[in-house]
Amino acid sequence: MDARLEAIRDTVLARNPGEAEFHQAVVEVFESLGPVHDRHPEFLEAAILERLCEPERQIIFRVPWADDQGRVQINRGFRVEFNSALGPYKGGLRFHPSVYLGIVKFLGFEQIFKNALTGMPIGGGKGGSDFDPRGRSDAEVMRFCQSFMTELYRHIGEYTDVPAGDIGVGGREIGYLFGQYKRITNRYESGVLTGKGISWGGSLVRPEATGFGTVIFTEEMLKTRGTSFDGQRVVVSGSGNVAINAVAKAQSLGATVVACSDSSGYIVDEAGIDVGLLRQIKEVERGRLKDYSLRRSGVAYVEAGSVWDVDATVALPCATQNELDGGAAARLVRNGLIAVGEGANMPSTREAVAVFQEAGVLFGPGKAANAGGVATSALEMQQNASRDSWSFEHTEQRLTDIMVGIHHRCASTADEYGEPGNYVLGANIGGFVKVADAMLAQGLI
Ligand code: NDP
Ligand code: 2IT
Repeated sequence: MDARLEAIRDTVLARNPGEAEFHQAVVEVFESLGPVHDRHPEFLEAAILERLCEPERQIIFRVPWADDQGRVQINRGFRVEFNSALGPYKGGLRFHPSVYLGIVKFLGFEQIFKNALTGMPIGGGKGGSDFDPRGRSDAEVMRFCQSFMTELYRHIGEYTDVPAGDIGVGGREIGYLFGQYKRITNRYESGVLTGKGISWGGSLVRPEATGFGTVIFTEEMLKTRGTSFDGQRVVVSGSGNVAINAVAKAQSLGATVVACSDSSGYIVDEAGIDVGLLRQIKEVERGRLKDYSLRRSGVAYVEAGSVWDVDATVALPCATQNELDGGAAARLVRNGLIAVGEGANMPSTREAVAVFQEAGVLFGPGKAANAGGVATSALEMQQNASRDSWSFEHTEQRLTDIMVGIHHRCASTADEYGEPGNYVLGANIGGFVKVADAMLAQGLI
């Protein structure tokens, strides 16, 4: 790392003790930014990096609710409003027992650069709770969401901060959150949340957008090597919103997706995953992946080990951070891997990224490859602002154009800085310069 940036990194790490994921995200970005500061010494003089690493505002709050037995439960809620240089804070809410400030800050930090890469007017933020929705009834999830919004409402707004979904937060939760916001404020403010239902202000394609976008970005990377998804053997991790739609899109482009996972195990379906059955089990029944293997012949369900034990030519990690380590990366590379598109945020460890890059595998980092979700959220905001709703075809074309544009921006930035094919460098520099320029223009705030 550039020596000037090392000193800033050390300060950031010391100021934020015990936040391993935030440290990892910061260090990964800093490693790309040395050459930018050679060209732009004004960024150092204006302390852009020090400012970028300090969230503009961090909110931590109590979320009390009553379970179905009438027992009082307490969770912790977070919203980190990281950077508003390019627009209102924008980013999802994650409900998962592992959530703590370090996770929310890593996600919020990544979101700044991701949102900049989309070219849309959105700043970076993230939030969530250590609430575990698994095994909770609809009524419990509703009461939790209502209590969460009873504090969050005072911090968000169409022009301030616009949350959406992430792990554990989908259409159902956004519905309960929106209902409570409306009730408290007496305002039908569509643009305050994205990922809404189609009949009440949502956008077509938003549910599919992250998974579709990841595949579109990966297809663009494959094209640079004269190939495509057609005929590839693909493994996807996770079986949630991003994973299911990545499976669907990859198969529509002629790939065979042979495996996917949840936190209990993974399935191997050599015939290619039946997306209809997967949606039925995961989206309609909220069931476990094991059920898939019980309802379709020729499918193996594996509880031990990792989905990355399954060979693939293209890997799409779509579950969670640090799910793919150096050992798994080396095994995949030995067995013929040519490309990785990160649907999840930071799913590959630093060791895994190094293995992929040294082996010459096409590697699309999450902040570029999964930006289709937030980009389509910005399209939802656009539709809300003009009280319009677009067709599926039009919205999907906008998403495609945005993903092709992000790929182009990353690739051309990597070329410009003398590292062709390095999408990590391209994404970090491409996103950073845009935000840094805006921060300089807006003065010391
Ligand atoms: P969902 O809650 O819909 O699905 C998450 C999936 O990942 C589930 O299959 C879940 O399994 C699995 N998973 C979650 N945590 C773990 C864990 N600790 N270990 C193993 N498996 C785990 O979330 P999304 O599909 O929305 O999100 C997936 C990833 O994509 C996240 O990294 C998210 O930040 C990222 N992302 C999401 C976007 C969106 O629009 N939703 C946009 C951009 C990125 P189980 O059900 O067993 O817990
Ligand atoms: O990580 C992400 O980009 C998301 N969870 C989506 C954020 C959004 O505001 O749509």
